Amino acid sequence: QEYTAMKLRVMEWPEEAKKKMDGKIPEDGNVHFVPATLRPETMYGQNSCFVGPSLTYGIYEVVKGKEYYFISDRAARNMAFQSIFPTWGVFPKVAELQGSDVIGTLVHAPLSVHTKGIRILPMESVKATKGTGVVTSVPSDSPDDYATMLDLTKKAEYYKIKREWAELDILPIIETPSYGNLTAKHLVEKMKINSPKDAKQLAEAKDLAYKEGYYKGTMIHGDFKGKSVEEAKPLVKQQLLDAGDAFNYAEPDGLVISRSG
Ligand code: ZZB
Repeated sequence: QEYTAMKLRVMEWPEEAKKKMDGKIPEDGNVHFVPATLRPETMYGQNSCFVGPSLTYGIYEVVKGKEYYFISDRAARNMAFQSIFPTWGVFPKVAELQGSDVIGTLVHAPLSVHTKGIRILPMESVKATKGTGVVTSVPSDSPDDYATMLDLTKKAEYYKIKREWAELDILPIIETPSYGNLTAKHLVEKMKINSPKDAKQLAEAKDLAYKEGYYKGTMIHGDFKGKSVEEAKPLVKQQLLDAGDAFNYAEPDGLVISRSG
């Protein structure tokens, strides 16, 4: 899998995270949450970013004293063999945190219409063994994200979040013939998906959303408005790469993953 790894710069940490990072990162150092996505053309609609609350993450130093990535240990190890860190095979870890420590962190998400920042929120179904363990949320086009956002707003107290963190506007980005311009909402409602735990149905909805979006979708937002998704996808990706807001991250194949954990 070839992912686009996005760089979401931290603007403000919650107290719990500050305690665990005390003295480990210089004042002027930038930490980025780095979600891996297959849908760069949807980045305009990022309205939060998910971590697995019970997963373990590291903050890794990419540019000495200056730039740091918040990712899973597994992703850091993979990145070390893709020339993402300065020294081949070396991935310096400066801090270790639980997903639950960083809930509420305010980050700046490149291209997102929510320019004042979006929040790091919990998603139970984030897989430690995929991507970077960080998932940027686009509830207009990802059924998993839409179902999770609904659950978070309904049970804000249980999840220990402020309800307004999960209630940012959902931006229509892609128009499709079968599902309108909010594909995820349409599918979640049509398939009567009631919870982010409906894994089987969500997998089906994701498959349908991918196909409809990619083969039949038209961009209705951003610089490539009017173009098909198929055309726009590599163009948006290139813009992000050129701006230094993203980089390529390849997932090793299944065999490698199962060997390295
Ligand atoms: C933004 C986005 C917008 C995504 C969308 C999808 C969609 P796949 O196809 O199974 O490889 N993802 C990435 N890492 C993880 C993880 N560790 N655990 C759970 N989900 C993860 O899935 C790739 C997509 O799954 C990625 O692309 C990411 O969400 C999520 F409109 O990024 B995506 C129809 C899907 N639409």
